[in-house]
Amino acid sequence: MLVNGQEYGALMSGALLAKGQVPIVGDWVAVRQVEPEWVLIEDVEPRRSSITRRAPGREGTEQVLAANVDLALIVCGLDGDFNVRRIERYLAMAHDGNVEPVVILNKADSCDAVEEALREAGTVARTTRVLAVSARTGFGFESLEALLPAGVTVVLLGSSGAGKSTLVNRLFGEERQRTGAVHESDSRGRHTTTNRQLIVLPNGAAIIDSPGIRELQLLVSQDALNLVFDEIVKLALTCRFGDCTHSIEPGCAVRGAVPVERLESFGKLAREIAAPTEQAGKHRRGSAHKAGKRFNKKSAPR
Ligand SMILES: Nc1nc2c(ncn2[C@@H]2O[C@H](COP(=O)(O)OP(=O)(O)OP(=O)(O)O)[C@@H](O)[C@H]2O)c(=O)[nH]1
Ligand SMILES: [Mg+2]
Ligand SMILES: [Zn+2]
Repeated sequence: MLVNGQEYGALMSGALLAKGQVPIVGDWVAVRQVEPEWVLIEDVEPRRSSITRRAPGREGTEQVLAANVDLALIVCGLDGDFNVRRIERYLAMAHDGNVEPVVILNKADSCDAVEEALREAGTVARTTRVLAVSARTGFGFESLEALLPAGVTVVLLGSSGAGKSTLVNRLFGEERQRTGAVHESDSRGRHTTTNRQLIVLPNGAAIIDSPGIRELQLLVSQDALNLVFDEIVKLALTCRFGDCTHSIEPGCAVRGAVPVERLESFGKLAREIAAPTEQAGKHRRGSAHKAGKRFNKKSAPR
């Protein structure tokens, strides 16, 4: 880890381990030098913001991806990766963690419908800024760099192959991070970046490159979702019935005023955060089923 500009190996104190307070990228920690090149982490400062998701495969466990970030760049490739439903998920994650989001539509050089994509992303981003850029050509980087003054900490979020590391390299001005080609058929990346790392840009801004997220399971509050879907929340106040489900009720102010996919998405995410074990339950049933099949095979009469 970096201490006053110098690289040190770091160990955690027993007391910290006992408390289960594991520092993650972006954390501020108190350290004590114990060897010429080693420090002992003795304390983790309270986090003022964080990016958190439900850990994949484990029931309800929270996984903090980055701490103390000011800005989350939600990176989406303008290829097969472009998906407004996924952008909604990332927006909820940022709002929930008290982090300001910005949507970055990357690979503008390889897309001939950039304006259309900007408009479509704008319908879900609402008041959140959306920028079209190209990490390959540098298109749009003036606007992007304006968001990253000295002293800010930003985290890059998005699918594998969206171009997060390529963005870091262009901002850094040289090949700092390894990048990897995407599959031609579906634009999916190859999970080239495997760890979360804080990189200090030449101007003093700190940027956290992160591995592409395979499947983003939300661990957010209803309040965070309400911020993402604020226009639906506002319209719903004027539905005739207070408990309107916006499906069949007369006098509904939402249905017809909001694209049906957007309304469905709000409902789906609300159910997902209210019944988080549903997903894990599916997992369990799935594996029990598989085990059953194996068992059946073995014991099946010939
Ligand atoms: N045409 C085009 N290709 C790009 C652009 N940005 C990135 N790419 C390409 O997209 C591929 C994936 O880029 P990466 O930067 O490795 O993607 P990543 O988001 O870091 O992916 P992971 O580390 O796997 O999460 C590489 O082949 C890049 O050259 C861009 O602006 N335009
Ligand atoms: Mg990467
Ligand atoms: Zn309604």
